[in-house]
Amino acid sequence: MSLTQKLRDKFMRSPEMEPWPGLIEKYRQWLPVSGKTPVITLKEGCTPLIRVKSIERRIKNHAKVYVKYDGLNPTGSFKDRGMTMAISKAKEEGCEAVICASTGNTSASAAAYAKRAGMRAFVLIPDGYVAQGKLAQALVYGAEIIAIRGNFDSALDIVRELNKKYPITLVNSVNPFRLQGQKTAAFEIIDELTDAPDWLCIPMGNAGNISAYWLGFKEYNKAGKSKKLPRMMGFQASGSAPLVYGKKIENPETIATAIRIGNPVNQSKAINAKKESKGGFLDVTDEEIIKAYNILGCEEGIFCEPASAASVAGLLKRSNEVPQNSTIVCVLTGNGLKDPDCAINNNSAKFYKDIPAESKKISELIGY
Ligand code: AN7
Repeated sequence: MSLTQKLRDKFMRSPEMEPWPGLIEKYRQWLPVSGKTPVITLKEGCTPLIRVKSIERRIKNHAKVYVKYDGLNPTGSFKDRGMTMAISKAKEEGCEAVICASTGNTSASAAAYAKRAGMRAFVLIPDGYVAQGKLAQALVYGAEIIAIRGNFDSALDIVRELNKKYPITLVNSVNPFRLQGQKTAAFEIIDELTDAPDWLCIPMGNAGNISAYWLGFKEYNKAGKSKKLPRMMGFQASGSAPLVYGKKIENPETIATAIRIGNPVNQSKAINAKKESKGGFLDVTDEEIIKAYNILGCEEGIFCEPASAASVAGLLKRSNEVPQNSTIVCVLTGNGLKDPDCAINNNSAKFYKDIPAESKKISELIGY
C-alpha cells in the first residue's frame, strides 16, 4: 500500500464506517462491566429495524410499523444480547461451566458463547419440543445436551437446583446480566428512531425480554435520549398464556415451541412493565401466529420463527386500538431458519415435484 493510500485510510475513514464492536463495547457506559471484564463477543446487536407496509395496510390509522429483526444476531436470536453479558461476567468471576434450561434458543446461544469463552455448557431441553435448527446449533457448538422427559418449566426447576449445589453458572434470564444485555435492543431502537415508539409489541415466554426492554426504555428516557416511553404490549400463544390468564399453565401447548412456557420466572417484572407503561397482555392463537408468519415471509421477505410472529399477530389483533399516526415496533426475536419443520408444513407456496427436466414442461407449468 502506498503512503498516500495509508494516510487516506487513516484520516479519511468516516466514523460511520467503523466496524460494529458488539453491544458491550457500544453501550459500555450503560452496562455493569469494567476494564477487568473479559468481553466475550460474536459482535451481536446492531440488528435492523425494517418498515413493514404490508402490516401498516392491515392496520390503517396511518401507523408506521417496524420490525426489530433480532433473528439476525450471531446465533439467530435475541438471546445473544443477554448471553454476551452473562458469559463475559461468568468469565470474569472465573466460572468454568454454565447451565440452562431451554426451549432451544437459549441453549444455542449459551453454547456458542460458553465455548467461545472456553467453558463447558450444559443444556436441559424438553425432549421432542426443540426446533431442529436450534438443536443442530447446540450440537455443533459442542454443548452437553440433556433431553428430559418433561417440559421447559421442569427443566428450569432442575437447573436452578443444580446451580445452588454446584459451581455452575445459571444463564437463564434469572441471571440479572442477561436482562442488562438485552436492554440494549431498546437503546438501538431509540438511537435509530430518535425517540421511543408508541407501542412495543413483543412475544413473551419467560418474560425476560419484555422486562429487559422496559429497563432499557426507562434508562434512556431518564437520560433524555427519548421524549416518550412506549406502551409495552406483550403477547403469548393461546395454549401457553399464563400471563394473560393470570395463572400457571401445567401443560402448555403451541406451535411456537420457543414460548411453550407455563410458569414464567420473570412474571412480576413483566406485570410491572405492563402496569408502569399502561401496556397490555393478550393471547394469539396458533392460526393467528402462522398467518402473521406467512405475511412477513410472503409479502416482506422476512423469515422469523413462529414465536416471533406472535408480536405481529398480536398487533394485528389489536389493530383497532392503534392510535392515529403512531409508531409501532414489533420485535422479531428469532430467525425463521431455526424451525424448518414449521416452515415446510405451514406455507402457501406452489411446490411442483417430480417434474421432468424439460423446458417445455416447465414453461407450461409456470404459465407461459
Ligand atoms: C424466539 O430459549 O425461553 O419472554 O429457553 O426463543 O424473554 O422468555 C426462549 C424464549 C421469544 C420469549 N421469542 O422470550 C429459551 C427461551 C423467541 C424465544 C421468546 C423466546 P422471554
